[in-house]
Amino acid sequence: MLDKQSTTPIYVQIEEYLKHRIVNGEYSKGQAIPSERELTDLFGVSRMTVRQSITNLVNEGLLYRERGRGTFVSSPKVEQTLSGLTSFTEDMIARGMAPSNKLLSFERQLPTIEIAQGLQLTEGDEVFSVKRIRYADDMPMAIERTYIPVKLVPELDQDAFGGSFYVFIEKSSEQKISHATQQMEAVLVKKEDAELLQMKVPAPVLIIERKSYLTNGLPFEIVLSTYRADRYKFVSEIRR
Ligand code: 16G
Repeated sequence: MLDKQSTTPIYVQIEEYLKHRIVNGEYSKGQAIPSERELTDLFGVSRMTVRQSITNLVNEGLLYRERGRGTFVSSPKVEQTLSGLTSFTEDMIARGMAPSNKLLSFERQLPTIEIAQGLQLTEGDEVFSVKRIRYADDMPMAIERTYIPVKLVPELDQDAFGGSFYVFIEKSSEQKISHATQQMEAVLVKKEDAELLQMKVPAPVLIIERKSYLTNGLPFEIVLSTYRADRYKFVSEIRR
């Protein structure tokens, strides 16, 4: 099964073997893969080599370990395209998953200078500050911290965040959502976020900052999202 003459290292060949079985569904989501000992016997290699292959697949997000139980196949990552301006609700429905939210806080407050400038506010203008966890099929995917100018939608209340905020804003502002700017960076998850996202630390997350505008040119939200890097994959089409 392994080609010991090959220039491809043995641990990489074992990774390919396991990956192939995950991709073709032989090892399905949530199922345990053979133990380290079984794989060691199967391939006639050292336990360290097998462990290296498994660790690489865990780091890639294809497998996860549970102490004392074994190693299991992860759910495939949710893919989000970076070409269209869509909402979390739309993204999940498009993937056949059920979106849901948990509202952690909803406050009216004076913004920081960065948020005030970003939302083109003048001194004394307040924002609604909203924190929620977003789920797909009851799995936590992201934490969102959203800032919205109070003067734009003074009637906004918590109920707007039970479902899709984008549906609410288009209805109540009588404007359409037009475009957004977005930046993304990878960081290690903070302890408090790890708890909310049910992640074990240390683990990577993707921080996305989005500023979105209505067709009248006014920014209506700044959103700082923390996505689980093991559940999310961003895909873009690029043209030359
Ligand atoms: C997405 C947006 C977020 C927006 C939310 C609205 C990213 C990085 N962020 O999560 O800016 O507020 O959708 O979703 O994609 P909703 O309409 O389902 O509430």
